[in-house]
Amino acid sequence: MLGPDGVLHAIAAPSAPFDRVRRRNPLQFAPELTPREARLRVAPGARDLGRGVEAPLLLVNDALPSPTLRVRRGEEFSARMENGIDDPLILHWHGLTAPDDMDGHPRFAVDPGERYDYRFRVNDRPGTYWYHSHTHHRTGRHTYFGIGGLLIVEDPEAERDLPPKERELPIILQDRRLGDDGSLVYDPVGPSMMNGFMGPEALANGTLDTFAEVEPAVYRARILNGSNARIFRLARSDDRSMTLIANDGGLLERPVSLPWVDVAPAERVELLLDFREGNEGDRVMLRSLSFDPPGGMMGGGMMGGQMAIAYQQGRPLDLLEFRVSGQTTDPGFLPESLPSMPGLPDPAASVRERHFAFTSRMMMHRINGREFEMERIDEEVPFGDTEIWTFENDGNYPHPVHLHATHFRVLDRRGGRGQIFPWEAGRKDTVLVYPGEAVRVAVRFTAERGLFLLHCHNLEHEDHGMMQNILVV
Ligand SMILES: [Cu+2]
Repeated sequence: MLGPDGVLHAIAAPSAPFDRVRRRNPLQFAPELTPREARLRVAPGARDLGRGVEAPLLLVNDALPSPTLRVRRGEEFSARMENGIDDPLILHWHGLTAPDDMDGHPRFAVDPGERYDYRFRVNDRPGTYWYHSHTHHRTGRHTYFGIGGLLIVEDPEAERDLPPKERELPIILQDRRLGDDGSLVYDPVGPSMMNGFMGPEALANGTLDTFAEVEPAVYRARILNGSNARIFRLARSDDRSMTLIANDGGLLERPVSLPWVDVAPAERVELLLDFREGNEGDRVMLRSLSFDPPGGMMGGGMMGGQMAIAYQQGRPLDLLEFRVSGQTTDPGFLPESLPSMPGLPDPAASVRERHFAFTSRMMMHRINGREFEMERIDEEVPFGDTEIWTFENDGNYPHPVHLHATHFRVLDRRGGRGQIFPWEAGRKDTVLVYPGEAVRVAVRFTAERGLFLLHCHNLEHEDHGMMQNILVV
């Protein structure tokens, strides 16, 4: 946690050695696609997740992970989604501020065999975003079985001091349960309906037990926590710090060196990983450290023994091994500054406050006592007004709270951890609220008018109705 000097200090679970003998699979990278008259066909498929057998999945363009979409800031985004699965389907461009009929609200979900055309200009800051299904009651299942990929917004001028594309590592981290036959298990009932669905295995870009070869150089890891419910506490096994340069809203005001970084479902972080002092054959594990989630009983609390440990929130996991090999004459560097960030919402300009109570209790997930209804408008927010919103968790399960159509500025956190963290600086579209916490954010919609969503990004909570309609007028 933060020390009196404002610095993150060493960690409860330091460098336990990892299993160097275990057979590991090469990290797979998604195919890249420019969203210019692009075709995204979603259909059933199968892949080997690392156990040597084909697991049934839902794939975009038959790829795992789904294709990475790369677009330059200011360019037009155009894509056709074709629904080849047996459910209604709509895709949401998470973190982008698209017009309301382009944003993937579940009221636009199309039936099997139908399609949806997207066309809008990308005005968002350079950064790491993602796309996923937003079908009501089905988002958890669709995401778990493979629908979802990274969406990268580039701005070559602003990013000139950062590692080149050849030294980018786009990484989607997810936890999963696998059956004895090597296929995915998804059965979100009982405790998993309250906790959200967690598993004991970690996938990196869709594969178990992965490794990636790196040169002795600086890499830009673009990391998405694409889990349904699991929170990761990222750290290196060699205890070296990592340089945080971006989060949900793109590049931060300045780089920050950190020993660990928390990422909740739907949050993104960009980390510069420095392997310059690495020697041929060195191995470094990117892992999720053990932590005690604030708020008490979570995860396996209602299960017994080993099951409880395996499915618990805060359980340590090895995520991705880096193997240093080769040589380079151009190892790169850690930048001392990043491009400036104009226009953060100013809380002093707030004209209104709103309060959102997130409650998970007795097999129900609610915001302000209500379950989501497709046609009900829950809040009307004037375009351009600055407001202060409080997200309060008065139940027993953590909620990563996500807002569409804008980015907010995190102001403070009362209760629980009682502070905001370096990875919560700048602009955010998702913020983690643990039991007993109230997080205040400054919000201002300046991109689009229309009907958008506020919801928990624990996908089982969302699917059970922890979501509201926000009308920007
Ligand atoms: Cu939640």
